[in-house]
Amino acid sequence: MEVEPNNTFDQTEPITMESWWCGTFLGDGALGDPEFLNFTTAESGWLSVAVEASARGSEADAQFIFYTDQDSILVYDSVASTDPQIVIPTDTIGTFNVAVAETGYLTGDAYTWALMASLVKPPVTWTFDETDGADGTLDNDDYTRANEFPLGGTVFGKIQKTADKDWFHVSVPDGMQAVDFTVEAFGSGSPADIQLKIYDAASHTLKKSCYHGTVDYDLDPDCELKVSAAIDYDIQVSDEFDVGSTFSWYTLAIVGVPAD
Ligand SMILES: [Ca+2]
Ligand SMILES: [Ca+2]
Ligand SMILES: [Ca+2]
Ligand SMILES: [Ca+2]
Repeated sequence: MEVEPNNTFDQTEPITMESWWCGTFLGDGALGDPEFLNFTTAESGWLSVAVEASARGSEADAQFIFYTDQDSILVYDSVASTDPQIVIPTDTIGTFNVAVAETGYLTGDAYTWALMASLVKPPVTWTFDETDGADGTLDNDDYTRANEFPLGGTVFGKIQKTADKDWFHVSVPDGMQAVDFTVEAFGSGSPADIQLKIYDAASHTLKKSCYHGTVDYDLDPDCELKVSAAIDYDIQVSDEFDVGSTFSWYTLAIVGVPAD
């Protein structure tokens, strides 16, 4: 249960992982009632931070900023819900901060929230990692430096900076009738809203843009290109709104469909 005042960074309230921490947006001013919380992990791995409000019958439309010394991201919803959640990989143990607020700064007894931070199993699997070095030599920000993508593989990457572009090059051999491109990100708790742009590598013309799945609220691209002969593609992965953070991960699978 929260203990007020937790309204500024200096008043940050430490919470316990692996259990629901409950509070109420109770305030007396125009700025609502911010809740500054933090928690400390004992091991690295995949981390879930979930806030439940509407799911528990609360009138609050909760959002939170998740941040560390290095980076931050605003999270305001999750798949088909206004309750925010992220699931992200962490490679360090340490203290993570969450600042929770009501989206419209609404306060009162009806505006309750519950938050749980927990370690979870990885929600995805992959076969290789993107190469996107910060030194400017190993980055994949341009198609001339595309990462080679083995057909049938799955890459794990991040939109780790503002307006990051990740380029991949795939060779499709003869004997295929289609190629499937499948992203997993937002649907598994990433804050990223991924889009794909698929180019013919020889002519560098755009063959297809892919913004979401088969239903609009599924933000993760899922599309197919028909093929009739061997062809090479260059694929650009980016965030639809060019938001980037070290928390903004995705996987992309590229699979060939053999001809009958
Ligand atoms: Ca409160
Ligand atoms: Ca507060
Ligand atoms: Ca990247
Ligand atoms: Ca990149």
